[in-house]
Amino acid sequence: MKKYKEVSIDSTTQQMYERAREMGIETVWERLEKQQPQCGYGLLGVCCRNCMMGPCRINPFGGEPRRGVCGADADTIVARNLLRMIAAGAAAHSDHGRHVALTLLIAAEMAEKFKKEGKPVLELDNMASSTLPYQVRDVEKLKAVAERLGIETEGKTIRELAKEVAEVALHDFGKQDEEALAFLKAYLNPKTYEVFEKAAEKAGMPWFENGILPRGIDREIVESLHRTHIGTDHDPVSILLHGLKTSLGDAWGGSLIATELQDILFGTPQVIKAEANLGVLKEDYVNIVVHGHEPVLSEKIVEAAQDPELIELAQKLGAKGINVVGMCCTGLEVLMRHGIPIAGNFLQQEMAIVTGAVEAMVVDVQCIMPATVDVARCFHTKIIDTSPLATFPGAIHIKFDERRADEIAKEIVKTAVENFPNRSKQRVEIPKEKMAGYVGFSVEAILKHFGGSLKPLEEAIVEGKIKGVAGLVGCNNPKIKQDHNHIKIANELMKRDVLLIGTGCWATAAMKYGIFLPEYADTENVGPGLREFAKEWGIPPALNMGSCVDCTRMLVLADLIARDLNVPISALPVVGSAPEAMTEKAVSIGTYFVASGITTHLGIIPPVLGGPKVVKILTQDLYDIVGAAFIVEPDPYKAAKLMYDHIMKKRKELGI
Ligand code: NFS
Repeated sequence: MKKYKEVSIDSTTQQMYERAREMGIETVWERLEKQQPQCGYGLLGVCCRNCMMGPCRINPFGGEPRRGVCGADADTIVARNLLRMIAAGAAAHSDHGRHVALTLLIAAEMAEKFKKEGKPVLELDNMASSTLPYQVRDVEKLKAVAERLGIETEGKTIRELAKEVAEVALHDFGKQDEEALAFLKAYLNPKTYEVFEKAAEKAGMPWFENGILPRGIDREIVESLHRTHIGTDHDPVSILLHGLKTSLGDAWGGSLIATELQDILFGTPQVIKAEANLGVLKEDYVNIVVHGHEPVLSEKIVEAAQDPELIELAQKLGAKGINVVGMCCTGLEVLMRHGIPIAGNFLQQEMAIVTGAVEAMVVDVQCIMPATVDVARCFHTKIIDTSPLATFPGAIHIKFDERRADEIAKEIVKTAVENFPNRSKQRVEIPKEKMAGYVGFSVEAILKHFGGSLKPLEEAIVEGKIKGVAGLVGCNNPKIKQDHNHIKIANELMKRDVLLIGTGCWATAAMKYGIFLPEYADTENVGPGLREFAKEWGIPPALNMGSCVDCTRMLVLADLIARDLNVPISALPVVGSAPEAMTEKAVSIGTYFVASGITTHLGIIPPVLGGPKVVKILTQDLYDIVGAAFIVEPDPYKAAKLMYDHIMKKRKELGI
């Protein structure tokens, strides 16, 4: 028998996990064990803590109590809890989007101010001045987004356009009229728009004005909290309809704004080769891990690490240089745009520290375990928190301010560099494994690759060479052996000639196993049709589309195909999956995929089973309301088969 349990199919994680055990360091897996048995009421979603008459819980076996103190039954409680999860997920993505929009606005306003102070006008009008903390790196994209939004571009400076785009984005957060979001209207094809408009009526709730079209990003999130307050909304149907609406405010609002405006500020990803896994940490270098979600910070850290003075300081202190690597979604942001190596996905954050080779882990927001601080205490690693809204007890706080971005980024990198002499060489163990792969498949990069249109892909689908497309997303969850479901589902789908697109921790998992190499198409895990297509176009059988907010890239891609075929998204042979879902954000993503018409699989059972009506709505009734629903299946082989069957059903309906 093995001495330690197998927590991952990734040998680097397993190696570091065993090292942690040997050293007596507690990690996520021990903490999960200590939580056993986890609360059955919580797992089923039948526990309500929304008021102080409670907490209440419903007997899941049908006996008493059947109702909470206020009279809410299991379905009401389950639906309310789910809506709160969706709202929290949408809030996280959307607040990120707001931050990016504010950064673009601040940069444009600073350009205006500098111009008035007599600094070089041309550079500032083009927002290309090095005096600005943030510039417009992709002018083409700025113009394209402005045009989509109906902003007149003729005769305007880049600075003026940037400001206007930022203002339209910010307006979508707080507007109070009943109209759909400006970004949604600018991006969504009319057929899917119509589905959103009619969804509530189809569900028998015509009083939902404009169906499930989101009106204001913040408004839908606030309304979620309002509806779920004691004594407000009790019908699982209306609660869930509002969940769809809130998630659509995330998809076609908050997350979309994050992706599009990040592309404007930092450049739209283009295909580039890079590396993944813990082996990207370097023994002789100052290692800085950027972890979290917002490239507004990580972009600046990457830049500051190239500062000759800081490199010189690192060398003076005995290092060969400075090595910045990514973790989780902010890692994917700098991977996609600059080819910065990514050290790992969610379950590798503690493992990176256990190597003993990390001088600083620089964190912003979301998916960062507070436990990183405890693990770091066993080594010399400094955890540096940077976001005013995420403070980690025991960490160093160097809070970020966009207006002084360069100065603060340098201070952070300097703190890391100065920590290098504290590293204990005897305590360093970096796993060797790393893997190369091609990344950077933004919608723009995909279009460019196919010669300007999606025709080649659409033809391959119509011919049947490719059966359909699957979008894989999100998370690791220690309840599942790390990456196991990600890779199994990917392989099972590719074997059946399904082209994969994906983001988030799935994408990092796929990269670690070589799936983003064109050569992967030659393996037995890829069917003959997909192999032929991948080879013909020189692409891997799976495309990395970025971080979790970049799930919107997948939606925009699906939307373009739907436009070309003149159908709503729900008619396409397209499916989604979150094989190892964990976050509330993943719940929002799953919901907006389904609401947008993409039937989506979850590999972790969400806390809904205690509400039979809720389960029926989510897995069946939604087909009649939005043309898609959830598939819940923990077994990856069965899940892939169900997803494939759905694709084949859609093909049949389309007559292809
Ligand atoms: Ni998205 Fe999952 Fe977190 Fe990124 Fe990873 S856990 S929902 S993939 S890092 S957000």
